Amino acid sequence: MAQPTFSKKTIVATSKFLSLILRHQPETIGVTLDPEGWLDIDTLIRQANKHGRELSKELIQVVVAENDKQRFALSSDGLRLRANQGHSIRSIDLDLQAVAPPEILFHGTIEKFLTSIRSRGLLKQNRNHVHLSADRDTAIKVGSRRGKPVILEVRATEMHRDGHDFYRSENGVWLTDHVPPSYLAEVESPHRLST
Ligand code: HQG
Repeated sequence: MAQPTFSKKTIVATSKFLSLILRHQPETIGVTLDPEGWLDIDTLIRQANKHGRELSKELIQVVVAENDKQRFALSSDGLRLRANQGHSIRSIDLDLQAVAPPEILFHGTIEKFLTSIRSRGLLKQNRNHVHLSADRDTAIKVGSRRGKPVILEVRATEMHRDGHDFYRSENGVWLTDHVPPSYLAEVESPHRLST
């Protein structure tokens, strides 16, 4: 039997829906995640369908495989799904191992947050970690979601030497708890990238 094909629109909408359920509000469809953020796929499909959202194993597989940032991971037995990072549910612990970061990591933000960032450092806000990237271009894209991006450099090795833990999610996002202002440097604002 031929594999069903899905439109780009369906894939993007499903990715956003899965982000909502697997990172922020599983209660929307009456499910709960396990402590490491996993959800049984049959339960996910049943509950999504019950709440008027079309979802199937085939569609989930396509979304997982084609996601631009590899936001989702299937468990090794293929029965469960979770988001690789970005959670706001405080009780979720992805059980990542702390690892040594590269010398410098990047964070993309916008001008209007700078006064607060200069005095308080980078805060995780609603999410469970501060999100950083190993490359500048990713930080530019992240900042561009909100306006003209401003790029901050984080002296990560120095932070790590001073006892701060760093984690790297399955999809390559660097995570930490808080970046105090003393480890931050503002890089000249790059031109806005089209996304
Ligand atoms: C800012 C997306 C004022 C921070 C992206 C950011 C990323 C402060 C916002 C991922 C602050 C939080 C995460 C302070 C930090 N005062 N503002 N002291 N400290 N901020 O969305 O890093 O597409 O939670 O600069 O691509 O923007 O969802 O974090 O602007 O990887 O997979 O507070 O989300 O990935 O915003 O983005 P967010 P983020 P996905």
